[in-house]
Amino acid sequence: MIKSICCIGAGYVGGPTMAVIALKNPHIKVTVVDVNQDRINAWNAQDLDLLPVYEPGLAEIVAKTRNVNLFFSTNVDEAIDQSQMIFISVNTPTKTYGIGKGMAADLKYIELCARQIARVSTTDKIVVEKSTLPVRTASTIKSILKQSQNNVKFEILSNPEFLAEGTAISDLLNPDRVLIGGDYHTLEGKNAINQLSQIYQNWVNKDKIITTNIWSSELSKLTANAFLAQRISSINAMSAICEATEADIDEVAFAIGKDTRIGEKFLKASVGFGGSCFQKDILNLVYIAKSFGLNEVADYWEQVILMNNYQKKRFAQKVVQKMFNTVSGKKIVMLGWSFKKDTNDSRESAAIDVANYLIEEQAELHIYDPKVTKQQILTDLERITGDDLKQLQEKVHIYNSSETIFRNAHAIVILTEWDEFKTYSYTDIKNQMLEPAFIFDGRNVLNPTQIQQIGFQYYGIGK
Ligand code: UPG
Repeated sequence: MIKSICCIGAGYVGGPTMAVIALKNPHIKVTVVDVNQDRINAWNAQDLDLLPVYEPGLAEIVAKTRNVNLFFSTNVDEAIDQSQMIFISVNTPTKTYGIGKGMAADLKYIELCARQIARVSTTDKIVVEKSTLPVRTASTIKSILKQSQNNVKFEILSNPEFLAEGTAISDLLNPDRVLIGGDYHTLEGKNAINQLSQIYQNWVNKDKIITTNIWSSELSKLTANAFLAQRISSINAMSAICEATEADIDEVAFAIGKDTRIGEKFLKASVGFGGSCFQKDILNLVYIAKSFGLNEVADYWEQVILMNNYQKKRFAQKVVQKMFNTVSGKKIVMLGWSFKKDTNDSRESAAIDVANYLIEEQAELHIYDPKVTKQQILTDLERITGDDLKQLQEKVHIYNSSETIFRNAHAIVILTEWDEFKTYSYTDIKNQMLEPAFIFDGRNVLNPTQIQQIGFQYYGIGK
């Protein structure tokens, strides 16, 4: 029976997942390690508002388990050596250099982890891939671990995480399924699968735990994300047709979602999907397909990304076009920066591309997000525009609250579906704005009829 676990990587997946494992397995000591001292300090912060990841319900679990059976540390070597099971949960960004640049997953951190595990381990370990990885990464890890000097045996499992940000804790507590890939033809492999399965069985029903071979597990994760992203690109493609006709995308989505073969979820038309996973995983899938000479397959999946890029651009162009073909010098209020509500994560957020486009059109941006920090917004903008801080500060103003943001604005652009944006008094807001007052609702969160009655020029997605 497993009594000690270590997780390498204290990010959006590692932190919440280990917190829930610790909560549900009080008999297991769980240590989350990371080389980033600031991040570990934040996980150890007395004030739970300072945890590096914001997820509803997370702080409460950390409060219960931290320093009881959940620990955060930078002492990676010690944690590895003292654990029977090691989760690898480091990031695998898209490569920014060399072969596969812009497409392949960068496995640098995974390889470094594997080497470190091989170097410091003195007892047998089960190594679990938690990060999303290209198919057959497990064999790379395996061959590195084989080099271990200390006569230690390693068993490799793939256990992809399907949690979505903003709902991480409820996804972890009530998963649709838990997927464990392993070498089920061997006794050792079976045993490793069983050990991990036992940990989940403390709160997940046994028939929700699926066992596959290791490559099916790795590929299932990429496939799940590709299918999810494809649904959004499909509905967004239809939203463009709706805008050209009298059809309404929310009505179309409702009508098709009633077909049980299609289903209702993940059919919300938007300014475009973001987040750290979809684009990266599809690019990775495209790269894998190409590397096997499957060019048609690669082109098919690439189209999901191209459609998403088109949607972001189409939305920004609409803003300019409806505002009499120029936003130069106009005050535009951007509501929302995170890639979706209830998270402080802005990675690949559609807001970044829309802001970049509007800055190129010389708009004056006034940005507010309930959770993303000013520093993060500036970092995102520096990266995409290539401007330095001083240049940006002339074009962009970032607010801590929305109280004074609307004064003399020409337009409001909604980029994230935060609940609070629905409850604002748009009558008061309109009185503070210049005429004609525009709202571009990139998330269809407002009621178009009500907003138009107040006197706004309203433009949603697919309306
Ligand atoms: N989105 C839409 N319309 C929809 C649903 C989502 O525009 O109908 C957008 C959403 O606003 C966001 C993006 O799609 O920008 C991704 O949303 P979501 O999937 O909820 O968030 P993630 O946290 O990125 O989670 C995805 C998978 C999850 C996986 C994770 C990392 O849903 O299963 O674990 O990526 O791989």
